[in-house]
Amino acid sequence: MNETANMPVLDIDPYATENLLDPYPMHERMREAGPVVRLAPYPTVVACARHEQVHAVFNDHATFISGAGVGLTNFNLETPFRPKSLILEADPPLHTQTRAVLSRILSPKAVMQIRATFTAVAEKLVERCVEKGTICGIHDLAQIYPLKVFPDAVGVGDDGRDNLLVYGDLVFNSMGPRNALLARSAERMGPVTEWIMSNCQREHLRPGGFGDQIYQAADAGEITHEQAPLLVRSFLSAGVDTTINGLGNALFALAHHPEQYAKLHADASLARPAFEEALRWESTAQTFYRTAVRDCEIAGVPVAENTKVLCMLAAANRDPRKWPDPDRYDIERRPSGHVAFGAGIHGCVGQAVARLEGEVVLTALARRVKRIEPAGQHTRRLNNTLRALDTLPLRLIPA
Ligand code: OVV
Repeated sequence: MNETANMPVLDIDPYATENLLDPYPMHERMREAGPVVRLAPYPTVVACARHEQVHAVFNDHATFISGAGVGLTNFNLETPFRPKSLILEADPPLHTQTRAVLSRILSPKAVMQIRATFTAVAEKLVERCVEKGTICGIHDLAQIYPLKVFPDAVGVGDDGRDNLLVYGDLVFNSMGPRNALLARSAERMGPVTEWIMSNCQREHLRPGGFGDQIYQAADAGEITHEQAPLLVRSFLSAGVDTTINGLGNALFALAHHPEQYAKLHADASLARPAFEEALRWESTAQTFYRTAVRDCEIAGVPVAENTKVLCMLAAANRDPRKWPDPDRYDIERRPSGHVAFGAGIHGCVGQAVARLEGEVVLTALARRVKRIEPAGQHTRRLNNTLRALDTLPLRLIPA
């Protein structure tokens, strides 16, 4: 192991195919090398893989900013691939204003109001899956569900919703390097950007939905009318591919841990903690970056101004310094403090909706299905940021 300025330098590329397929050996090497490490292929980056440092970086938003992008690209040096998100890629005071609006639209009260509908759709969909018997956990369940309930709640029309999958794939690939994955998802964009921006316009959003409520906030003067479509875009960027893969990974975890599924089947009230533990065990968003605005320190190690800081959420969520037996998927663990939704002022503003989706789908399964078994080899969908499955063959044995 090499060392420069107190920092171990690892010859690791987090975006190499083998690491995207199986990131866990890499996570361990990074955590064990030190609290902050360098990666030989990315000399402008320092990386944190331990829980303590990831948490500390996220909680010091004044030093580690988001406005220069939360991917590998430093927006101070390169132009972003799309107009910057007004919440994800923003800092206070702008972030404070936009966050207040989204946070109210996605408040506990709003989540209570969508709960009955989200539950009914989950029950119907699970029923259809049980009738099929053998399903693809991704195409027949994890993908269909968020693609129905969330755009419905935002108030987007039914046509062309598959565009949201293409867009999500690009947004999350764009946070990595300019590799083949990014090139391939950019090639698929074609008319997709146009569809996304058009569906962010007020006249295409159902009155009263989450999207329309953003325009109402503009009417009230909390944000400008120019900002409104970009904030609707945040719903469409962050609200679909994330929950699809959160659900997909939870199904994967349960199918591969029959003793955990048995506990869930015996007590459906474990649905919410089972989903939460799946987020810890296999974090949907594996990584986010920050940018140091000044010379500073992480764990006493000097970090220079304008350095990109790679926060390995998925590695922090299996840090043995934080979690006993971290590689074990245990639905009774109650993993509070996991960073799958981030932490600090940028912590996922939609997390209550994501949890609702996980809870109601797993509750419907727990009640209706006695056992979930793998029914063939799963395949992964590689993405620079997301832990994603392409296919997940499952056999559902009815209760
Ligand atoms: C958390 C997240 C992911 C992707 C996109 C956005 C947010 C956004 O605000 O556009």
